[in-house]
Amino acid sequence: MTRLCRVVFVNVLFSCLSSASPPNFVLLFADDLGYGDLGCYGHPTSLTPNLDRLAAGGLRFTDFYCTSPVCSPSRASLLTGRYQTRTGIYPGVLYPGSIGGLPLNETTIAEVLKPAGYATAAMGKWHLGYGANGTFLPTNQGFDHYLGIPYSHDMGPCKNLTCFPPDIKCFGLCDVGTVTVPLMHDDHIVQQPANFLELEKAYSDFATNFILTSAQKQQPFFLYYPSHHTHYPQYAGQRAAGKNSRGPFGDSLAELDDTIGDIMGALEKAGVINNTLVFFTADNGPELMRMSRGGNAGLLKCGKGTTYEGGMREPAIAFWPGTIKPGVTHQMGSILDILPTFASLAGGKLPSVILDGVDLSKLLIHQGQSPRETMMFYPTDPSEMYGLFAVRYKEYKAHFYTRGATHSGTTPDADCPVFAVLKAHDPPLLFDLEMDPSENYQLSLSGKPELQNVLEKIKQIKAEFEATMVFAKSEMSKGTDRTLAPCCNPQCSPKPTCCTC
Ligand code: CSN
Ligand code: MG
Repeated sequence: MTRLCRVVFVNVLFSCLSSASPPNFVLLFADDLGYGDLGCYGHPTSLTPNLDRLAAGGLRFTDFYCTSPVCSPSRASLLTGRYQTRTGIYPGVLYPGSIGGLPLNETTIAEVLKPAGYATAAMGKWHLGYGANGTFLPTNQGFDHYLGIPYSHDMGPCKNLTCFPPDIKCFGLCDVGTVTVPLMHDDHIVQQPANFLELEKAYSDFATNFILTSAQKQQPFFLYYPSHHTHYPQYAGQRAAGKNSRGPFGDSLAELDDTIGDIMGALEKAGVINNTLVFFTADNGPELMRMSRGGNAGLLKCGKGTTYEGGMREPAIAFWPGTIKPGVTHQMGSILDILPTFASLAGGKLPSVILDGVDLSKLLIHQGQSPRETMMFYPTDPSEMYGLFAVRYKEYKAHFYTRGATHSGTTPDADCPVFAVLKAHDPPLLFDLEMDPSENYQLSLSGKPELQNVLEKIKQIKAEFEATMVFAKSEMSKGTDRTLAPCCNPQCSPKPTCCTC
């Protein structure tokens, strides 16, 4: 509907038919994946043939950002187009017994697309709340169907998480005091503990069925796949394990890549590949504390938990054969922009709230300038007292506060681990990310009026943004109630160990 019919001889029929149907969307969201983790972003040993194919045939971003160096806040921003401070998904992340969750009055991408006639489905790691009786599950946020684990898979004792071959134990104990992680279908628990070695096959089947069914009905669709991969503890089923030289992280990534290959296969089989925008990115930087078993931020500084580039700049690929030209863009984009971009392409209505995202459809289809010139960096625990930790404006980034993080421990850079305590910077630390993406060389302002102007401009952007930012009540501050954690056998005792089905 939004694409013009090209009146070109043999193309007339095809173009007008395709223009009559809005595009399908497949949104792929990796977990704790670093800027340097994919082969197409320079990793020497990762095996990701399907992601590499998307990158080669699509538009690959070098400057794409999530909104938080941890999980739940980024997911809230992705699905609502709003900074997490507006939705209350801060500080930190949600847990199995969390009382709060993404407020139901927030409008998700699925809720924007449904009134435009879309079928919607989510599979994988939700992490936007469970709540009393599953109040916050995807099926209450615009998704017709859901298959997955509603939070991180380390939020439970690591049962059924043995890697293939089955005698190799995955690292770590995870959260032993919590219920084992459930596999949910819509709002029902179908397996507890979830069987990780067969999980990915279930996802591929679910996605394939959803794509084929929607295509058969000629209904446009939105598939959201936030993967558990490549979050700790890394695991992989038989199909992906042990086939590359990168160890457990490589296996986890390979399994994600296999599922993406299955999804692409289903799009082809359904005959909708040329009318589908596939978008891939990730929620936060690599968990460097896992050492060689964690992800890699490539040439970026630090990782998960920090507001350095490694914590929040992510791989991102937009793939839409025949509509998006293959290439690489250095224009800025963010997970905030997915909602307005999809809405624009689908002819959907934007929610009447303050949106932080911008429509990237012109950038995707016609290249040129991104409407995004700024990116705001909130820490894992945003507060009105401290406000933004950093602001990027064009190629410049100013750090007002810096702090290391447990999640970014173990690297040789002393700024990354938790021992690097909160530091205020006045004047802020200024970097040119185009000349120095690694944030190694602080720009000196003395005798440089043009840089002083840049800093003034950034301070003004920050002040204007913060003046209009109204912090929503923190959903995390509502606390946790262990009895809310999902249990397939609700009346059983003793909990949590009896929650096994
Ligand atoms: S996250 O990872 O959910 O991908 O951000 O699994 O910040 O305390 C983060 N945390 C458990 C996690 C705890 C996670 C935290
Ligand atoms: Mg994460």
